[in-house]
Amino acid sequence: RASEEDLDRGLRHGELQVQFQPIVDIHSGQIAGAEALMRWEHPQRGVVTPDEFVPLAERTGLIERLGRLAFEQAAGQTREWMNTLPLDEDFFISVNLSPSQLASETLLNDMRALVSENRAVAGHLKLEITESQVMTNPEHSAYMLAALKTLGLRLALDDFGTGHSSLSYLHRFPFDTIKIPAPFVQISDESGMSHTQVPIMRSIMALAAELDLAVIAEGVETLEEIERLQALNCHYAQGYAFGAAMSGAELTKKLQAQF
Ligand code: G
Ligand code: G
Ligand code: MN
Ligand code: NA
Repeated sequence: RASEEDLDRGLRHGELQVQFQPIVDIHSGQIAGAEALMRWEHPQRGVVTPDEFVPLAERTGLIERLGRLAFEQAAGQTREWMNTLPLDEDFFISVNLSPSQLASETLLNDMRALVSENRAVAGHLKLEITESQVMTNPEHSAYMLAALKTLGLRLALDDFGTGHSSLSYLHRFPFDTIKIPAPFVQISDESGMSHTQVPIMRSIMALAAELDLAVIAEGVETLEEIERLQALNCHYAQGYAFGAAMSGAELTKKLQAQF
């Protein structure tokens, strides 16, 4: 397994890079944004995924450096895309926050500095925070989220419906987007919940409309799923149907092909 020394070296030697998974406007089929997903190209072990190194980073206190790196890389790529392509004002790149980042006051100082270094693209950057992270300490989350919003960042609630008491709290948090996890989205015979998915999705869409939230469906893999999401008037979709995480250069080519 990777160690703290390993991760520290990886961070110093540029082994960690974000990739970008496209997020598509489900009605136009155009790429509307992307999620930045960190990958660690380990010299001996090959690609290490965030499921392994994010918990390691949290345990060892390296998470703040990792978080700044992810944001800096995403902001740099966003600046390049905004400067070279005729993207619209709504184009966004999202960056994930881990549980300990939201809990720590350091996040606000880091984000204040990062936003002032990336003023021109701050409005195109969106922080993704899971519902269970937010609900761990709703009062503190409300304070942190309001401060992040004031910096001009956009906010997405990730894994909607998997935490607790989301409905009673949702209006208290300044999210502009909710992300629906794959189990509510994917059509599979084994899941045994296919007949409950449509009513659940319909309620989520109604709630999102009331609260003026954009909805991103995750884990979209098939044409059948795309068609069902279109019928539900879902705004955005992300998943292997449109592409897995790819390098910035690869996503540049896909974006260029749209114009
Ligand atoms: O595609 P993937 O295996 O990358 O994503 C696995 C998980 O890792 C996802 O839940 C994603 O939110 C998380 N993740 C990906 N990149 C980052 C990152 O830069 N920071 C944090 N905190 N989590 C990330
Ligand atoms: O941030 P989040 O926890 O939502 O991370 C998304 C995870 O789901 C990542 O590990 C990503 O690689 C993965 N993923 C993205 N698209 C698909 C998909 O279409 N199908 C499946 N099974 N996984 C996906
Ligand atoms: Mn995410
Ligand atoms: Na998710």
